[in-house]
Amino acid sequence: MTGTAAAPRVGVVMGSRSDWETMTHAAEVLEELGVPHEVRVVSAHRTPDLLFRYAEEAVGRGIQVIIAGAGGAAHLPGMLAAKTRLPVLGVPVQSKALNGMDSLLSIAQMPAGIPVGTLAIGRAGAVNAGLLAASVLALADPALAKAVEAYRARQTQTVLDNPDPRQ
Ligand code: RP5
Repeated sequence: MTGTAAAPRVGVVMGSRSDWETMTHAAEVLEELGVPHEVRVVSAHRTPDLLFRYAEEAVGRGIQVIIAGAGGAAHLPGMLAAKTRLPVLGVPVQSKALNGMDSLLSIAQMPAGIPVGTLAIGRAGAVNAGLLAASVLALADPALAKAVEAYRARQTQTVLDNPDPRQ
């Protein structure tokens, strides 16, 4: 677990250590908003048994949302979703060979009945996955709702305070 000593409410998982450069942005958002979370490498192809165990145990461990990032043949988010009722947010990692189009299509094209909430390729997707996870938890957590609203207000103010792109 990272960030805080509290039991993790969000699981940030990824198919490889090489995905961390992207997925760190999801963890950073959760950190900033004070959402207890854990970070794990769980590979659909290299550690399939660990994937099943992670998905099967997540509810019992108090995880409420899973953010899963993977690249290429990105089966991790979909397979996690197949094995848990928790909401799964998928982040397509930008692959070298196909720039993440492979990741995006692998994650987005789920069959009806097993949803994965698919985000944008790369950093934007990871940031937004963190924000979406926080927004879901904020539905039943007034303090977190305030933190999400404050984040949005800061973001708006930053844009308004810097209107001239040459400065
Ligand atoms: C996927 O294969 C991972 O999610 C990663 O994006 C990609 C490449 O993994 P490495 O070969 O860098 O470990 O499973």
